[in-house]
Amino acid sequence: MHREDASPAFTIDAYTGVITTTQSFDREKQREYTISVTATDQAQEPLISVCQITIFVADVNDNDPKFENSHYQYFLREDTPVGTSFLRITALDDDQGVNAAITYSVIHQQPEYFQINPSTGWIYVNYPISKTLWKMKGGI
Ligand SMILES: [Ca+2]
Ligand SMILES: [Ca+2]
Repeated sequence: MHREDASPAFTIDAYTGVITTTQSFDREKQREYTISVTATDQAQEPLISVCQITIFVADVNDNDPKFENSHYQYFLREDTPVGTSFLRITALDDDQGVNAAITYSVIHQQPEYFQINPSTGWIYVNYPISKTLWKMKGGI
């Protein structure tokens, strides 16, 4: 009963059959383990049976979402209509299920010139942009 690499992740008590872990687990490194267990009788000419056990590692939320880029730059025409989506940002999370589901939001701005679609990451114009305001704010 060995993993593919050298050190076994589990041991088994030869008499009780209790399987014990020998290490901590990280789902993002290895999601499942398959081990084979044999049962051998103690006859002079022993007979053997084999069973296979698959262990799935359940996820823990131990990864932050990460943006593909930490900085984006975009030149927007001052007459861009309200409602125009112009830039999509993406963050990825190595976890699984709800631990990896991402919601986007724009941090405080007054007025709210831009909004982001919470599920798609598309940023759109939410408030008319005048040349003056654009100069004042200098971007997102
Ligand atoms: Ca996560
Ligand atoms: Ca995880």
